[in-house]
Amino acid sequence: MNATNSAPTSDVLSLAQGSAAPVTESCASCSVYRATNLKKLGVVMDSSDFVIALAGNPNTGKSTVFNALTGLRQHTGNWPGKTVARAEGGYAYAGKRFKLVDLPGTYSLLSTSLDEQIARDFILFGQPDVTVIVADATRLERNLNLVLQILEITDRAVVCLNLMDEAKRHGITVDERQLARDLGVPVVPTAARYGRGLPELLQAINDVAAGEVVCRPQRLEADPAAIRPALADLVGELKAAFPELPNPRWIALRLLSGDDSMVEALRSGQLGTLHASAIAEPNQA
Ligand SMILES: Nc1nc2c(ncn2[C@@H]2O[C@H](COP(=O)(O)OP(=O)(O)OP(=O)(O)O)[C@@H](O)[C@H]2O)c(=O)[nH]1
Ligand SMILES: [Mg+2]
Repeated sequence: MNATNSAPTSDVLSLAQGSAAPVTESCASCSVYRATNLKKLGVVMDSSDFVIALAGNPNTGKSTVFNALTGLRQHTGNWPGKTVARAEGGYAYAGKRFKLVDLPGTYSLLSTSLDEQIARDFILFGQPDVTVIVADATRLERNLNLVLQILEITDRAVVCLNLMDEAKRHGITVDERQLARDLGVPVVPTAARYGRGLPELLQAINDVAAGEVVCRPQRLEADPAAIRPALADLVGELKAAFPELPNPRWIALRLLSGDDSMVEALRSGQLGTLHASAIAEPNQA
């Protein structure tokens, strides 16, 4: 956190007001708002009960998990308005229909790369019922960076601790129960290539989606005193300018950190108008 590198609050407000779409009655938690955002992010809810995002570092087995869960019930295309490939599929479990969206592999959600923006926007605005974070058990420390970033945005997540066969081969053991306690979300060890752990993963996704397991994710400790007043001001201004914005605190923290992509999203109106027309309809192959 670099409080000295912050965008002046008044600038942010003027950016927000300059680009703000008409304020509607919607709010971030409304299902209509969420369904509208999901549509603009390329997901049509149709008859699905739950939307599940698959996130993770590159090459951790996301697509292997995706293929194993959805089988042939999937289609590919591009992210709306982007040339980045996306895959979406469905499966049924415990009498419910789940829509699964494979996000681009990323090491972080904080840089300006298109992949990271797509993953960040989907989790932030699409508000998936569960975000499954596929982590490589052989490189857990590096993978936990993204896990912790995602847990700052959403409190509905499951960690899929994949490549457990490789970890075992290298003599690496992971205390997944302790990890689950430390992270505050379920952790399911898997070897997706061999189908191992996938029944448990399906159960954990279902439990979180249905609210049978309530996550208490590990978050940053109290905000540093030096930025507390600026953060409170900015959150208030964001809420006033964009009442429908999910997680304004997280967005305010990004702005205070000097996140150019977030400033640009505000300036271009992308943040404020995700509920309107900034994102084109899905472009499916
Ligand atoms: N040994 C082992 N290999 C796996 C496992 N899961 C996936 N793989 C392999 O890891 C490689 C990468 O898997 P993908 O599913 O393409 O990974 P990804 O996360 O979708 O990769 P990107 O989309 O490029 O980020 C493939 O060769 C998979 O067969 C596993 O549990 N064990
Ligand atoms: Mg993939």
